[in-house]
Amino acid sequence: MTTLYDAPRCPYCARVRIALGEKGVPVETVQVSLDERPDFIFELNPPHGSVPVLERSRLIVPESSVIMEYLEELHPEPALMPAGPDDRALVRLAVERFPERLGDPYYDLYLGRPAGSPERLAGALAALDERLAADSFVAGASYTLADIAYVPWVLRAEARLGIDLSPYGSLAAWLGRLLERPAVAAERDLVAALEP
Ligand SMILES: N[C@@H](CCC(=O)N[C@@H](CS)C(=O)NCC(=O)O)C(=O)O
Repeated sequence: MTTLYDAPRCPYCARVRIALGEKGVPVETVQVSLDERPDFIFELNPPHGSVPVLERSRLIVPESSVIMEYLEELHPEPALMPAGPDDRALVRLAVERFPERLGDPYYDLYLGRPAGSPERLAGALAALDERLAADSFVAGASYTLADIAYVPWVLRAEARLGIDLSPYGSLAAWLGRLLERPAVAAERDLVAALEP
């Protein structure tokens, strides 16, 4: 059995939820409170105590990008990585660069850090829009783990930060394409139901 230590509001957990949904993998979910993190999550994932954590047999796998690739190797179909090494490298690069491209501008604004500003997040969304004007998906011509790595924050920017995506035409069109996928639509519905 596969167990996901999960928190609904966590976008890193959302990456794993979406990947599991795409693969149709049955999973048992253990909800972890982010406000009062239980001792067991620090025991499972020392020293951070962060989620997501995936447990399968006796293996404990933290870190959303590692979990996504692990799931891809366990369940290669439907493929969420391209076939060739060059294209695979581009997916990994897009995931690796996620913090600077979207994560940091998002969190700095969301958490009210000094570096955060609506303008900085707008710049990050504009750069993503430009990328998506050149290619249909974040790392090229096909839907991959890179799209799954970014979309939880785009959903939350819209729903939780009230960002209007209509000025970013290619980004909005990409989101529309992704929302046709049940696993991504389920995450949009989960975000809509979160406490403010
Ligand atoms: N690098 C981790 C980040 C996970 C993360 O930051 N999770 C948050 C919830 S969204 C968390 O558990 N934060 C608690 C902490 O690390 O203090 C990943 O990709 O899984």
